[in-house]
Amino acid sequence: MSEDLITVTRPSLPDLEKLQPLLEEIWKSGRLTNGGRFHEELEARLCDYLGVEYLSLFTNGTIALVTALQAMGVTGEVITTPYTFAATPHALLWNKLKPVFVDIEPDGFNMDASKIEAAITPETTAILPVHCYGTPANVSEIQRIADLHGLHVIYDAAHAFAVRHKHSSLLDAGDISVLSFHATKVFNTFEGGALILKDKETKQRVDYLKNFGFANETTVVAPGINGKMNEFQAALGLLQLDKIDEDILARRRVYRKYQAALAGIAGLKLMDEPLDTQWNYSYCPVLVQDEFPVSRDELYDDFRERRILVRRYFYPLVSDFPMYFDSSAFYKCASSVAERILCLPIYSDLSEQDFARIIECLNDVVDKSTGRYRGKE
Ligand code: T4K
Repeated sequence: MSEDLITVTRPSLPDLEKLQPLLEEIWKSGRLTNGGRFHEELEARLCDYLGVEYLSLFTNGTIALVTALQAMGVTGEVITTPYTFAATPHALLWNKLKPVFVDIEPDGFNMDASKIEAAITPETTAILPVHCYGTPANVSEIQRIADLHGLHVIYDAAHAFAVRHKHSSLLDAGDISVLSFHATKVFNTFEGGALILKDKETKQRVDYLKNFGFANETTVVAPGINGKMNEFQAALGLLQLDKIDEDILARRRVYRKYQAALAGIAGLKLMDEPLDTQWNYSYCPVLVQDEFPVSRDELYDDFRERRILVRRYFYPLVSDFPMYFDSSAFYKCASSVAERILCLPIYSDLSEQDFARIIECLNDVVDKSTGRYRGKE
């Protein structure tokens, strides 16, 4: 019998006994969406948990990002990173904005702030950095540049739920931060997302924008969209929130086991935990270096043959997608990382057995290359 599939991530199970009464309450109230009681409660509890003042829930992170750009009135060109998920630049195209990519840091995964100023033109109105894998972008330097040039900063914080940096929420950086609550994220509502906002007026505007622009029954103040989170999603969020600290701690235990196990394998470099940061252990990114006996893609295939679905987040670079490709541009650091990255499975209930299967695969690859392998071919 073939072994169970191990996926790169898996949603943590909420207390299902608590779900039934919540569902009954939703049905009894008759309000399934459009700002019901669970929506309001989740907004309040998330503000409290994340340590932010204003938050607006969304049906997913991508619509939240599209709406954030609308809310800030961003036009023309936006400086962003090529090392991200498709949603980041796609949100720009959906707003008829031009992404201008700058490379990532030589020793990291986030936008290289020292490259931003050279990319600014008279058309630039905003910077859209990503806190890749939940590791903080260089927020102080990005803000300094933005202030100097009068630019908006919208953070794609899809990976950065609950991350704190230098003792405050990372989500406080910039004008707006965008969260994703997709099934694959540390905190999920099946699909979902949120915007973290700086003031009451922007929160009000965003709330109108996600509800077609309705300010009341007869007044439409902007060409809004339908970005509302429904009551079922919100109820799931409340259940997830009850155990989020436990989930993050469990992820941390898994990450630290990887640190110990990978320390003995030459040619595999697990990302260091970010400094001065209370991180969320959302991803487990490893760089497969030249000393490793096989290439990243061979290792990826080996894992897949053993039903372990590791992922190459983020390969290919979004700047190589046909709608963004520019043959005159080359992002040296991002390209090098995209060729070497492999994200290993991490989730709160990754079992000892499954962890052992993952490490066994790595050890077997090394042993095969040194002729020490004694397992089944
Ligand atoms: N910005 C950034 C930087 C992002 O990374 C994302 C999303 C966004 C913006 C947009 O946020 P949302 O609009 O999604 O809220 C996945 C996710 O779909 C996507 O949310 C995420 N980033 C991206 C990094 O990963 P795929 O194409 O890799 O998904 P998929 O279906 O291949 O799933 C990956 C693995 O996760 C599967 O092998 C199994 C596991 N999985 C997946 C699903 C859907 C589960 O265990 N349960 C599930 O329900 O994009």
